[in-house]
Amino acid sequence: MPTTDDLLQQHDQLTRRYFVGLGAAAMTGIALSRAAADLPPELAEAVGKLEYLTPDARFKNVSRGTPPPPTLSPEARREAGMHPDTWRLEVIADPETDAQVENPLSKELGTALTWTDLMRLAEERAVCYLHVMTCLNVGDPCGMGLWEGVPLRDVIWLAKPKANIRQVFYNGFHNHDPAQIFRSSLPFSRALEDPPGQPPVLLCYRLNGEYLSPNRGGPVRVIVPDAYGFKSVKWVERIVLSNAYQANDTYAEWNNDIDTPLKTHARFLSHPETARPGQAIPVTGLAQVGGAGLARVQVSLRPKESTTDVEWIDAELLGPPTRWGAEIGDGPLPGSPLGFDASGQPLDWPQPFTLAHWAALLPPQPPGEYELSCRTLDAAGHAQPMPRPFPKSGNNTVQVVEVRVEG
Ligand SMILES: Nc1nc2c(c(=O)[nH]1)N[C@H]1C(S)=C(S)[C@@H](COP(=O)(O)O)O[C@H]1N2
Ligand SMILES: [Mo]
Repeated sequence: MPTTDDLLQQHDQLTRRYFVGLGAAAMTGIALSRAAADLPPELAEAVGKLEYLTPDARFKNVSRGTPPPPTLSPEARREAGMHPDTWRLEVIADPETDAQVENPLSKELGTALTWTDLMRLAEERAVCYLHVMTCLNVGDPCGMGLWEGVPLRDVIWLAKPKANIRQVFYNGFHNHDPAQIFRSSLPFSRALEDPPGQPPVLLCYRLNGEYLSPNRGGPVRVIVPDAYGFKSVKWVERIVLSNAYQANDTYAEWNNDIDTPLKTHARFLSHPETARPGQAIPVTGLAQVGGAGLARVQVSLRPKESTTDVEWIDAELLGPPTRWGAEIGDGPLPGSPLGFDASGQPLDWPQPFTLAHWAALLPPQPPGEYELSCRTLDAAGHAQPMPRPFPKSGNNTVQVVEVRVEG
């Protein structure tokens, strides 16, 4: 999980550009903004390190298992196949159904896919794109990444699937203990073909230009671009092609809606906890862009326990960052990502299944206790948390924080 400081660092630069853009009328706000030119020195220093992408080590880490596989010693991880030299991926028919696979990639037969095989495929077939990793049950994203891999279907086709297949089941390494296995699944059709405008499901080996760390699922994890994190299984070691017609996700057993695409929703990144009368109130945040798209972000500031209707004010949606950050730093995104032109410019912004940043300057308030909220409006005009307000299909409750104006 990025700390608040990390997120502030990541967003100060964007914010500063916005507040400077607001011009003279907003000068009070600029003087107040933590991103303004008169920053305290420690913050000014942080402004030099701003990042849009989240470094691998600063992702919120969701790794189950006793012990969690990334905490194993390097030798134990090597033995477990969590190393390029020892990683093997099986693609086999589900023995419990009549699924037919002509060329199973199996450890038993010595035909499992190796890292070398995957890298050879990658020379021709590598794909990368931006994607936000978010846990279905958590409001704040785990992190924002540029993920590179080989389309899952390219490896499935190597196994020569023949007939009677409706589901793709897959799981990661979990201490050879069936009770610990974290499983997910996809309809076979989704693995073979991408819905309009969506990139392929990946067998992913790079994040932000670097090989995946053990915590991020290295050497190889699945990335499902439109889904919450539970579909993106780490340390993937087995793919089972099944004629079952139902999913078998571990997350389904925990009362989650496993068919839900990422929702559109907003979160605060920075806001003052206290302000003075006469001072404008600068706030910044992120918006997760789900399948429903993003039209607007709005904020509201109202006295606590107020009974009047909430008044929403449009925030400013910020454009693409000039510096991507994380392991990429100042350069253009590597690997010719989908959604970018040959010169490295995004074809549109914000991009689906990523983050956008926003900022707003709220007018000065008289002394008192206030509630500050933010929300998104999706491309169809639905205000968060509609049209899907139920948390077990993704946490998108409207975030409310407190601000005190001191007399
Ligand atoms: N093998 C395995 N893969 C896993 C998990 C896990 O516990 N084991 N957690 C999943 C869940 S619920 C989430 S939200 C994401 C988080 O990815 P991250 O740790 O890279 O942030 O990983 C997913 N992949
Ligand atoms: Mo999750």
